Amino acid sequence: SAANTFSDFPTLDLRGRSLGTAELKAAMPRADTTFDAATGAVEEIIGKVRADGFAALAELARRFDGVEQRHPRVPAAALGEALDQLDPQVRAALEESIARARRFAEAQKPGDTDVEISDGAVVTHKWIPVNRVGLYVPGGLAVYPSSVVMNVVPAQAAGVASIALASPPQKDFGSLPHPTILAAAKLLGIDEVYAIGGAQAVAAFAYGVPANGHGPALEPVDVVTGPGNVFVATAKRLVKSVVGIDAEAGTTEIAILADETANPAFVAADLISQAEHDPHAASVLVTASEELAQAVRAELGRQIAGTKHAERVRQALSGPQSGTILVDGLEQGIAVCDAYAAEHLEIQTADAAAVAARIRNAGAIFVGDYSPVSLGDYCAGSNHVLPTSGTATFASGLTVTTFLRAVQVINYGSGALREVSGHIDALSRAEDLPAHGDAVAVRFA
Ligand code: HSO
Ligand code: ZN
Repeated sequence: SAANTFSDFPTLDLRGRSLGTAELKAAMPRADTTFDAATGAVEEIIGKVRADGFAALAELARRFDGVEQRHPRVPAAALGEALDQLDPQVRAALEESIARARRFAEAQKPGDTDVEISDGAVVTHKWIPVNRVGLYVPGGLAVYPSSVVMNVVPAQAAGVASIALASPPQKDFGSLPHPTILAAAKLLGIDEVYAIGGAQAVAAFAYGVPANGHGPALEPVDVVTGPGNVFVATAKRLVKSVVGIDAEAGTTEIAILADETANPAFVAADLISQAEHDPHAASVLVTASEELAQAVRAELGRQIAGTKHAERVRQALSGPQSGTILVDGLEQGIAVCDAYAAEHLEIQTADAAAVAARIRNAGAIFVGDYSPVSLGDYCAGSNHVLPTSGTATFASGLTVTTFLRAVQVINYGSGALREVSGHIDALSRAEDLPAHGDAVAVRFA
């Protein structure tokens, strides 16, 4: 009924305005994220972990997690027990999620490129997995075993030999990480798991921790991935000259490009589904249809009343980062979506596949009425770790290549080198680096 209409869902009317990319971006709703506030505290944590190793981790576990800890390594038996006690329906769902993600990840593996540039001159582009990955998994309110799947599966498909996982110790679970996280790790064949939280886990992964009297060393990793709060994101930013990191994931976002053919109940449900993550989550509807926008607000009112996290959803949907953007038509709608560069973009229009094919900027594109974001969150086969905050203009979600390096292998024979020796000499003189040319000449003297 009209009385239930969710009128707090803001509207931005861009109709009749032709804005350039910068103007469009500025006009668009988006929460601004600043990391500066956490930097001092996180630098201190990283410094402590580097200086005092497991003793520092024990002190931080006492301070932040309220637990006593001699060594954070989770015993193998605890992983097995957690899997034994996992709800069988959840286990079956995780197994399906893993199988689908694995099929897609395996198929992504790029082949090496071998090019014979001239006779006896071979250049190869060779993909090599990183040796070791550290995955951070948040604890507390957001316990996401699905994110364990999404991070581990592409790393395994890439051929990463060593994968470690860290998640905060939970007072209520015997000072171990949440049992669902342990069960998901076990299901994926991960046995190196640590009860370490937040920024200190990122520091431990980046720099390693020497053994103490209670357990082995934590060897440093080459890449740290996984979601987390502002402290985790800041820690990743601070260690990224030492290790690789995945995209710095911000609060989740959904944009939906819809026309008058869209089903308002589906649109509203999908906006709510991502708003459920966080009061700062962004849910944006882009449409030229005022009727649809009105119908979606009515549906939001109806559906929010019956949803479990109604308060969080209401906050997210009424925040400045969410709302309807009214556009002149499909052309402007596509331009707006490209400028916004959503983490998740749904296309609910006539001929959705054709519209989707024209989108340039989005972390993931969900085509048509039966590809909601929650499918991608859990069970599509695609990855749910995706670029947020407009970084989809240059970044990709997690894939197999996140865990690979492209190494260039150069193999020339004598004749092949001689063929270009003059050119090397000329360029080395042009750059006033004659020893470069000499290094070739010496071979033919
Ligand atoms: N939509 C989130 C991922 C997620 N959803 C995990 C449910 N669990 C960010 O892409
Ligand atoms: Zn989600």
